[in-house]
Amino acid sequence: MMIRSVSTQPYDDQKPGTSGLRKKVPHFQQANYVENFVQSIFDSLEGFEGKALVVGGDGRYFNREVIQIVMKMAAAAGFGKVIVGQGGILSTPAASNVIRQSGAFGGIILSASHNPGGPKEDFGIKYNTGNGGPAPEKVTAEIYARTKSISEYKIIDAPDLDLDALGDFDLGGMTVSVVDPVAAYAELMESLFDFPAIKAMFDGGFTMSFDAMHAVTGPYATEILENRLGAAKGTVKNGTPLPDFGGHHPDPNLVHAKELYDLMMSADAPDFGAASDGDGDRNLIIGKGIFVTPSDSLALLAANAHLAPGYKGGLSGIARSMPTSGAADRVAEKLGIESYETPTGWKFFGNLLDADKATICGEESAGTGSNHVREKDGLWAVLLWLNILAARKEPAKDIVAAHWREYGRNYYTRHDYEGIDADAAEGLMAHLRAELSSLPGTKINGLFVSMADDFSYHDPVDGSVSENQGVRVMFEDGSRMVFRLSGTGTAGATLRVYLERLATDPDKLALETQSALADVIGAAEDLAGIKQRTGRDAPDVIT
Ligand code: VG1
Ligand code: CO
Repeated sequence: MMIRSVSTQPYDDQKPGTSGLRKKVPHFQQANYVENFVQSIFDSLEGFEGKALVVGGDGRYFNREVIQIVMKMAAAAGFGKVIVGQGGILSTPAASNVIRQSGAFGGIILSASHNPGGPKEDFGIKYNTGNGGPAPEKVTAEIYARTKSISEYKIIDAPDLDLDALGDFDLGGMTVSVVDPVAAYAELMESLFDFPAIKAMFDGGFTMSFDAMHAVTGPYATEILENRLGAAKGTVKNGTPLPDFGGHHPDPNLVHAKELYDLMMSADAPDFGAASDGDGDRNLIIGKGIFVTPSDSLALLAANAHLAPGYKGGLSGIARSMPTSGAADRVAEKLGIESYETPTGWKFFGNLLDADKATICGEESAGTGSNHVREKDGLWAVLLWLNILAARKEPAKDIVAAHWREYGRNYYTRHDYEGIDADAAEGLMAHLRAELSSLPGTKINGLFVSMADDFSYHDPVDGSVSENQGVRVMFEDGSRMVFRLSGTGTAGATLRVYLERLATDPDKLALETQSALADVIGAAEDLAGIKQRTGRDAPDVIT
């Protein structure tokens, strides 16, 4: 085998964000940009010689090229094996599963998730550790440090490998196993959920629409929903992964999955609607006539998880990211189990899952998952919903209404201001931070502030501390607003404003969300001066 050492210069912008390194494709196509980052990952790891590395991505533009580079660099670095999904495809949760089941040292997942794909759009590289989860901050910090001093990378000279044929191949003395990306994942789902009951429900005429958004979940959803569970052909829409996602944003929210939303609100809606994102780790749940917020979905799934065989023994705890609504907390309280509040990003759930402190985790951004893998899992959430619907034999809308009557309803919305000027965004956050200590006791837009801080997380397992994870302002009536900047965008800055109010009065459970939150929304504008600082009159995306 011919290992070539190539000298290189560091780039100063390879800091991983909420979920890996994300940039525009042309940015990644700069000389050695990919190689520098991959070598920096390898340089910050120890003890992988002879072991396996899992590699796969969501099929977006540039996926195949980068996989060839990663494989040749893994061979040069001394990995014994690379396990890669056929066609270079592995959804994020499926990659997590392959890492865990194969006992691999770790994995490299190529995705920019819900961001658009194509020659001018987004790409991303993320490292996952041997537990199958995104590298914790300690590891990403080491990778970043390495990117700033790198002077050389190693790669073997070899022709590109065919990623479309299944089987074991030799690449410069290292084995490359090209595996079916769907099979092991589908087996895992079958082991967790009551497939016969769900199948009986479909056989009995239950209808569903699943929008795979031309992204990675298509083959998984087709195999599981249509082939194994007997859902009607055509249940899965946009099921063929495309390198540019058909020109759309593969982001399952009310803006980008509007067609599904409109269908579900119409007179001929099927019984249940769902969608997933670019890399298959997010989910959107829409029952006939009702959109279920991801925060509510987390609470509902936790409250009903015991109806699925994989969770019949109950949950050890529930974890949610800080901006996610408190709906799940009250479920935990009722179940008599712990609840945890972590910073945004799935990497913070890994320790809680590994230590069995939490069984189910979720984020307001349409991510839910459990201890079956170490990533959020879109299709898993959809299947747990189907299992619950099959067991309770009630429409989703009634299940949600009953949940609100029992626990109260957390009205919740997120307002995103995308692509704003980075300095203006930093200025807005700095201004908020400077105000924090003087806020308690004051009144904003008619609401009394009870507490205000910049969230910091103390990991109960490894004792690490993560600071500056979002500004929170709590009001005396129990409502709340949170401000943070996105760590996944690739152009300018994105301001996320999260707004929430708990209603327990049975007469106030059916209000329209934006009006139920109008005064909290007004308070956010009053305090942060969003219009004046960003020049924007309204959010780009409301979820
Ligand atoms: C967003 C979401 C966060 C999620 C992350 C990765 O991060 O808010 O909850 O974990 O995306 O999801 P940010 O920093 O932009 O708010 V995905 O589906 O991109 O892997
Ligand atoms: Co995703």
